[in-house]
Amino acid sequence: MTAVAPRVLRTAYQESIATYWNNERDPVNLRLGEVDGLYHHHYGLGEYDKSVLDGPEERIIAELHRLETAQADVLLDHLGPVGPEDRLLDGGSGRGGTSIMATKRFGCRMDGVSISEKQVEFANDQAARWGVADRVRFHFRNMLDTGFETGAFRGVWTNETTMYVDLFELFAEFSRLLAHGGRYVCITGCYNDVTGGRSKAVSQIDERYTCSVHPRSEYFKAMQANGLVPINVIDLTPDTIPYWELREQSSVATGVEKSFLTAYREGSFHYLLIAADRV
Ligand code: GPP
Ligand code: MG
Repeated sequence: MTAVAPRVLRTAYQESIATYWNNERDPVNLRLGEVDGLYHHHYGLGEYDKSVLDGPEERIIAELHRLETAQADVLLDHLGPVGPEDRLLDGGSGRGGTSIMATKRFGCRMDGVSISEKQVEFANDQAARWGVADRVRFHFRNMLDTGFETGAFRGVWTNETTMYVDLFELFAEFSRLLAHGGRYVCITGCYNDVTGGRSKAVSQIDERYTCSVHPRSEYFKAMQANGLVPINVIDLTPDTIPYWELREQSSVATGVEKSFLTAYREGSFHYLLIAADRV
């Protein structure tokens, strides 16, 4: 049983984000999802097969999708051992791709939360299509205040969603939800404290998604303040650049590709994985 969910959208900002994601129907996400029925809202990892550039457009779409699925696999690899009795939480679960992969891989119980009612509905439909609706549920809830029981989760992750929230508030909630020894995995884009403040390219990314990319240091301060101790920190930047190079050459490019490539290449921005244990 879960407690009665608190009000989901608490600020005008959150309402504007929910509206954005309720209306989002971008081919860069839908056409890739149609490849195999796993719909992602994150970017890709790994080298791409150069021969796709000589083939029909469908090959590029399938290759971008393969790299996004590979990214989700890397995230799941860092959760540590997860069994069928364990429960996991996806904070900002989008159209459900990573959660469905986790359920299929671990056989675990899975909850996803999103402030977009349309995404929640879409993700629950996908869970039914995949035949895993008995184990994975998507909820219209706010990851800052989920209403789930304290200590109920073996693992929690966020896959490119932390740039919408205050990290201290978020990690306080995750710390509450995780059992002792539970694992939090974060994949995110963050700006580089070493090069200084928010670069122009990072500001363009913020503008594109109405988000606010955090500095790298903020993640560690907010974890430290909330009993989350990093065990793995991986700079995925070199592994995500090929994805953006391929995406830039595709018919589903949205225009944000140049900002990501500039930010990564100039070193003002990193693509980071952080895995941390709840102590
Ligand atoms: C979601 O992916 C992207 C974000 C929430 C933007 C912030 C991420 C950073 C790493 C800064 P998406 O798949 O919906 O984006 P797109 O439509 O561009 O593919
Ligand atoms: Mg996408």
